[in-house]
Amino acid sequence: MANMSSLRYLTAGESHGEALTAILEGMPSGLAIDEAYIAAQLQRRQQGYGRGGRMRIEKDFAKINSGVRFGKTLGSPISLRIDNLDWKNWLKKMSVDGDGEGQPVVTVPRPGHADLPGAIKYQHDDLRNVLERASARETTARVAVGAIARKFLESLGVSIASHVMQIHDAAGKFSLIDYASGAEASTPIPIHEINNRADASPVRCLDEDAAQKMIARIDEAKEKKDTVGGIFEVAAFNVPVGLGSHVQWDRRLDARLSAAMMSIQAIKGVEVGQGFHVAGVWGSAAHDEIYFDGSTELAEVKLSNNFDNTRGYIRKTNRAGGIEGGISNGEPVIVRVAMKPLSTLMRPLASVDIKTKEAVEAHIERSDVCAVPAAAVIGEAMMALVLADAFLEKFGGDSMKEIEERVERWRQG
Ligand code: EPS
Repeated sequence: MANMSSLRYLTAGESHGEALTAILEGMPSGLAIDEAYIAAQLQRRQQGYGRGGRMRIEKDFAKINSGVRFGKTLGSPISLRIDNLDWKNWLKKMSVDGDGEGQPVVTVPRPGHADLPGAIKYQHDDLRNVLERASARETTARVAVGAIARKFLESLGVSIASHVMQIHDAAGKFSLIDYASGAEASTPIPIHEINNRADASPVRCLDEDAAQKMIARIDEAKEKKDTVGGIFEVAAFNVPVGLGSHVQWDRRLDARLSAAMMSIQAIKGVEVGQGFHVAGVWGSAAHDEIYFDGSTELAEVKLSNNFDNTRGYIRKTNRAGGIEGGISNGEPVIVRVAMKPLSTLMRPLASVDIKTKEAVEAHIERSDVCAVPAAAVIGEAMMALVLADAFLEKFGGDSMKEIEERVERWRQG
């Protein structure tokens, strides 16, 4: 979002077109990266109870076409290509040339989808010209570039994790906001275990009872030909104090993270830390009190884990989600994101044919019943891209060696 981003990326590609493409520019030289690392992240995005038939067709793999040599980034733009395996079934419908003669046209927009406003804006008679790009298939490309950002952050000691808090009305008990200080020993689940456990759950939920309820809700939705949304949390650990800035609106880290999360298809709400909750409590219960006492238990835990990102200032809570005044404060950075139920319903809602203006039922397109677990993985990728950009903005550097030294010096204080 910052106008002069240090890290830039673009994605291209239609859902049933030949391939997705992404270009990432601004990654320093010397970062070790390979296709297998990116593939592992893409694979995580393909999981989740409630996905439709498409995920059985695709086996997402990003081919690195440029910017990497002998397993290390060159500092030049990194371009990636992900083939859509489903394309072979869409050759005629998605042909680049010809006039489309005889091909079916989609004329009934789905309420909640980009179909109608997109068709009016771009003056399309065929809604497929909109829906192909509006599709969340595009997030595959984001997760691929996000994987490179994630690898960059890993080499600077930062890890990112996510889990699903709620699907429909089934909510889990667990929140990463309980993680003050980012120290392993002060947390209910060790940080390095969060993603392992979430990845092992069909709904990315860390609370087994809630997971069962979530699965039941997804089954119910499928049965009723309906869809469900939910809430997920994404957190970054070992983030040093000082990323982002209070001095201008578009440099604020919380604003950049919110925009990134909101840009994920079907996202309708974002909160940083306890966000909406603190709007309804006293100020005395909304903030994270500051202590400075090297002898407290918390300080000892933090130091023993090399997590002293806060220069010795201690918080017992992390309601702010690690960001104050648009600047990271050294606590885990935490956002919660709300996803609406997917807008393709097998029992369609009322709509209007854009050609005849007749009242008809909305278009049915093969789709998912629930994609909240996948959205959480996409949220991790977006968090990685925003934080990598903020690191580069603060520390600069054209090579990993340069930036690693600068970050290390900053962390030491
Ligand atoms: C999507 C519809 C479905 C989803 C798709 C997003 O695809 P299709 O129309 O091919 O059945 O599976 O998600 C993906 C393909 C993906 O990779 O996540 C939509 O309309 O947004």
